[in-house]
Amino acid sequence: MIYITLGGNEASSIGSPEATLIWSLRQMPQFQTHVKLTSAFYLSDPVGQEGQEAYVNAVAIIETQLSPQALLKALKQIEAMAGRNVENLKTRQRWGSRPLDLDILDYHGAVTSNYGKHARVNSRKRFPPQSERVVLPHPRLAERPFVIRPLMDIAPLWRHPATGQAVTSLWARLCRTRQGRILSKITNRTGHLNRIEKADLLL
Ligand code: PH2
Ligand code: MG
Ligand code: MG
Repeated sequence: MIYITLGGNEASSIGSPEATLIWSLRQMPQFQTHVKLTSAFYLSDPVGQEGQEAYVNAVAIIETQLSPQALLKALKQIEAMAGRNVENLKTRQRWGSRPLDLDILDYHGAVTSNYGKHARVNSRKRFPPQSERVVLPHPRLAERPFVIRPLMDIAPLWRHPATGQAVTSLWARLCRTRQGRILSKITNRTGHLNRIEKADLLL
């Protein structure tokens, strides 16, 4: 299975962060990528730069034959279509506000070689990033309540591909952390499992 994360905390050319996230899911088929399931949308405490707006975050399960690199490229294109300007990234700070951020969380359980090292390098790396190298699974996923909570909703048996930690154990620890904490659940349109087809009908 392939899991992606969705996030945003600024209005885009599409509209509110929530509208932008839903719109981004609808763009996937153009890139031979199909959304199977989406989590509820959560409002979360911003990690990174001070004073930014709360984020809307969600996780989705997708199906695609694209390689991780090709998938990341497609995700970046969707970000650009929503008005996230890469040029602008150079003048912006790392972990600052953005209208749309799409990341690969887990690609069929793949683990990049020297994963621990990548995770460390990544946490103090230069910004903007020098290359679009994909580190799998996402290096900071286990520290982020706004990733773990929606992931647990749609994949309660999921385990971290590199460490084997269960998503439920990760949540048991992260539900008490302040940084990146869940502030509220935004949508509860269809209960916990929010199929994209149903989300579309409700727009
Ligand atoms: N993304 C960031 C930086 N900080 N904070 C929250 N709550 N949610 C995010 O998606 C997020 C963030 C950079 O990718
Ligand atoms: Mg991100
Ligand atoms: Mg990103």
